[in-house]
Amino acid sequence: MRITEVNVRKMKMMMKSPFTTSFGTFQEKEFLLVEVKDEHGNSGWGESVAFHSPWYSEETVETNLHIIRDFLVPIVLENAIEHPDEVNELFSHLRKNNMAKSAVEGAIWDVYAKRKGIPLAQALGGTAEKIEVGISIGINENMQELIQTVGGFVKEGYKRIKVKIKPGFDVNVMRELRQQFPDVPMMADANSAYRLEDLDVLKQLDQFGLTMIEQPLASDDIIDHAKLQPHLKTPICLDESIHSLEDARKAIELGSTKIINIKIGRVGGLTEAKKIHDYCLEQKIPVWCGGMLESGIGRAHNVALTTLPNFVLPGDTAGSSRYWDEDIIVPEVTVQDGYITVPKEAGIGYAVNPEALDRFTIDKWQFVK
Ligand code: OSB
Ligand code: MG
Repeated sequence: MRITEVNVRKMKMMMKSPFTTSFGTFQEKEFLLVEVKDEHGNSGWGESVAFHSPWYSEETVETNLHIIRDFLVPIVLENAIEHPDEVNELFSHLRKNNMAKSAVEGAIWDVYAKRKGIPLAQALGGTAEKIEVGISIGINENMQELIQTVGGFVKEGYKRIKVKIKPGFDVNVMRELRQQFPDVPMMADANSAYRLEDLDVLKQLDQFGLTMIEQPLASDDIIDHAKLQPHLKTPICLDESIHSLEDARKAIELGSTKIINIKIGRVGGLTEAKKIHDYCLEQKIPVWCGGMLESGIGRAHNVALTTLPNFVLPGDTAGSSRYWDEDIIVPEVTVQDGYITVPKEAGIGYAVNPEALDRFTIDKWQFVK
């Protein structure tokens, strides 16, 4: 396969409602899309999950644009690619910048599956026909509103509720939610807001029977998480700390994590995500697919990855309508009784809506061989 053309778009979409984490609030989503075309005119799509500002990771929309344009595009235009697993290798002499790499690699996975005439899920080795989904709910200091929001999503059928927490918005909130929803699988995501000194607060969360606590300590830590876990009944799940198979191996060996949140962008693409999945399966560490408030394109990639067998816990890939008044794909991703049905069409299995795509595009670049 030859990639003969790469199109990059900078997008801006308004989210239906603001999303708040321990870092801050945002409602406007800026991100990059990558389209690759092969020598037969097939096109494949990928999404960069880097945000406008570096609060979740050091990557941003602008750093991704730089890395994609100046380093990754020349590599994919210059090299014949037989299988998308080769892309990870072709990019391996460039350090980090995982979200940029993943956006390009994802587009190549899509075009590869389309050439083969098979769904992306099948190209990855996935077999599930529908996937279980949960939902991630941002911080809302108005408890009555938060209870209403959670209640609405429970009614819609989401299989587990994740709530963002931060110091001062934790034990009381989880107590209240547990009282209101005694039987709903629930978890908390701290986005690195605590330190080991907060052990007393974190221990108090044990009483609520959470399925896990996600990334309680520093975003680059695996040592203190290993010290913390023996003091908690609640399993720790790492998100921000895991960027590769090697990170996963070290964290598991140390006992820093009992569950891993796999985000395709954070680990540098589908090939690395698959490797982490396979290793965790061997190690009996359950995984689930995290979300980055993606548009339909990134969401479709998440759906495909989640069909692999060790994705045994509901992920954060909710339906398009949870985020957007109008998504850029047709059909949109929909959730029924807490499940997304995996598309059977070739590639990512959702078509890009060209009219919506153009309406949300604020800049674009074309690269040809
Ligand atoms: O920590 O999982 C996270 C959103 C943006 C950045 C980081 C995270 C999240 C979410 C929401 O929790 C996931 C989603 O709904 O896409
Ligand atoms: Mg998280």
